[in-house]
Amino acid sequence: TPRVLSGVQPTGNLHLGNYLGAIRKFVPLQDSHEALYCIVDMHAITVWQDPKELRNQTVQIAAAYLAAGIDPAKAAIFNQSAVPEHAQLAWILNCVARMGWLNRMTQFKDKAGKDKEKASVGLFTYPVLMAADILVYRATHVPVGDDQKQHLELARDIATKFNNDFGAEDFFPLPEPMIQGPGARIMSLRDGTSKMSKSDPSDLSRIGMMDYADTISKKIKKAKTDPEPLPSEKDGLADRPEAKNLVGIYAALSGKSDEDVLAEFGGQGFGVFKPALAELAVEKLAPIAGEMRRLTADADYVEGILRDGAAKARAVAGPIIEETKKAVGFLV
Ligand code: AQP
Repeated sequence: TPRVLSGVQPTGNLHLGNYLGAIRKFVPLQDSHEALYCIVDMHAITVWQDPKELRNQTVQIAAAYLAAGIDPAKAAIFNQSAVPEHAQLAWILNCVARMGWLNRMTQFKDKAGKDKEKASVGLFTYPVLMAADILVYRATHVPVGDDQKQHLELARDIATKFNNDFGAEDFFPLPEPMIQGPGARIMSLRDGTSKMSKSDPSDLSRIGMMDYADTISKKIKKAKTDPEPLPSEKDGLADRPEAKNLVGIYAALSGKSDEDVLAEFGGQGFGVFKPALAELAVEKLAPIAGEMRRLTADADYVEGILRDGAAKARAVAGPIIEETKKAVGFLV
């Protein structure tokens, strides 16, 4: 059976990019695939997290999954650290992956900042843990945003090397990235050339999944644009990253293509387009935010779902980690 695995870090400021690029895509896959969706708390601590905040944020991401329509009766929803098989496989894969491969990861270079000596070792080896997240379930498909493409390629390289090193061709299937489609790369509202991100210091750069309607409207109104009206053809967006991003967001939220959106709004200025986008965003996001608020207020309920999800995930991962240990030559 095809099996999907994906995760989101509980690091705060969950935004529209995380929703359109990842969480929203998880929902239909729970019907066509065996689905495992985790909250990757072990990834989160590769940079400092306040322990109390980490707990709250973990509940918040679980609430976002549920509010978006992930059904715990269909998909396993759990926090990564509750399934120790992730860490066990990560160690083995740390011994398979090569330093040179990790040295080429652009996300480490971005996140480590100027003084790489001060970055945690975990931040460097983060992509190996991500490979373990996927391979510990022999997941075949991984829905993620465009920024995770390089890490997915690395996971495939690690799986290939493991299979070669231990002489078992199909031991780990090579996971297929699912990146295509609208919303794979949502850009900052303040700069159409950098991606919408949790860690951007400007809150105006992102639409938060818990933002109230008036905040969403304000952020869209203040979004950076150019003075030209929207073009009627997609070619006309080529050198207009901010306009392209807003059209893309409208398309992703409405389920239309960029072409359809331009057919409707081509020739109109942002004075017309922005209020229409704000109305659409509020219509689509307010119910999710409301449900997230209701669920985060009932942390016991959410934590119960995470515990059940972890038990389901362990039932899948347990036998695979046993086989892996045997393949490596560990006494089990
Ligand atoms: N701007 C984006 N557009 C589309 N998809 C995105 N994702 C993130 N940003 C965008 C996707 O969301 C999923 C969860 O991301 P994550 O929490 O694991 O970590 P991240 O990629 O580090 O998220 P951020 O928001 O970009 O945080 P910072 O500021 O720390 O860099 C992933 O599938 C990701 O692709």
